[in-house]
Amino acid sequence: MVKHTATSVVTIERFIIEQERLWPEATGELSGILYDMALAGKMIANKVRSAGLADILGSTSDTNVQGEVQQKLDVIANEIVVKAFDHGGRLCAMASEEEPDIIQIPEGFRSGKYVLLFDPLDGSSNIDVNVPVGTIFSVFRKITRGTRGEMEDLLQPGRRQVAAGYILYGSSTMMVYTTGQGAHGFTLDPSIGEFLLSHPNIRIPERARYLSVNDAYEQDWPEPTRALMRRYRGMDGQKKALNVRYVGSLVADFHRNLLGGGVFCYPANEKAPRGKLRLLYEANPLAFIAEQAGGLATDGYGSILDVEPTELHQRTPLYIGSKAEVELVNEFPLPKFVAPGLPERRHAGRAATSAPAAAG
Ligand code: AFP
Repeated sequence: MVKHTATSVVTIERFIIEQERLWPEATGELSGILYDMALAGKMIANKVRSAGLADILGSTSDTNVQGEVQQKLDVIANEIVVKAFDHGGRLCAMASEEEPDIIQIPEGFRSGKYVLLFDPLDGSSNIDVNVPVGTIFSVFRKITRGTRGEMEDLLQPGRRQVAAGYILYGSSTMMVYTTGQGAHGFTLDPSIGEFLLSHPNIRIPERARYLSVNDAYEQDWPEPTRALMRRYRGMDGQKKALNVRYVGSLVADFHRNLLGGGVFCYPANEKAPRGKLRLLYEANPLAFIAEQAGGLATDGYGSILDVEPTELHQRTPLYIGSKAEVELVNEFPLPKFVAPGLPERRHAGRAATSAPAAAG
């Protein structure tokens, strides 16, 4: 990695170019995807910042005073990302949390060698109350032979990601990404419209401070999940209690724990037997960043990055953050899914039947 001093001003563009030079065989296409994502992030940030003013809140079926159909911000964000990528020639397909099916590159445009999966505006139910939201993205190499992207290109285990990241629209706008060479954070300077390197080589603190979990679901958790949460809260006398912080916007919760140390948990529960979060759009990209920052992510059975996806909108339980806190999950025999009768999840790195060591 190229070293930067605390005083050097490094734009995201310069940083991406410097990283690309470390790979003589690089064609620049992945770099192009990262620039395009930074551009899409700036455009979405602009919309998010003016959300309260621009009369763009409300349901997609609402009509504004001009008689035009209003669009929700997550729909707008989805369009921004699709338009930033579908004509660029770098991708052969996309998948979005907002759309049910594979998004093909329009006929007549060059098809590239990567696929992009994204959640255009995660935490969007928080927008109406001015709480931070984020965009999450994940990039894989195309593995099929034809020109167009296929489902198989999108359904790859997270371990094969070539890049992943997020853009957090908070008190400032930040983009954090990895290409497997560490996780790096850039803060948008609105006065010049550039993302500047502000957090090179992020390392998640080993000593965790925070637990992020929605314990309104406690009554629906199985007993081992409750026991794990008691451990995190220091209630079983085995460990110092973590402080609880929960925004309800995954990117915001993850980002705080990445910088401050902590664990975010979204366990399976009786009402959400596979958990709520999406493997491909939320868990995989954040897991890649967590590992690159020295942390971990598991679904309770093995690394998130080893899960072999079977469908685009697959949900997964998620425990992610500081390594030691995530490793604690192994001490509790969490049921794979809360409801019986669901198909087995397959892990590339671990037999689906292997159970974690019982304890707790
Ligand atoms: P929304 O996009 O519907 O706001 O969901 C956000 C989210 O997917 C993720 O960002 C949060 O961590 C999680 O849901 C919060 O879910 P709960 O409200 O069930 O805690």
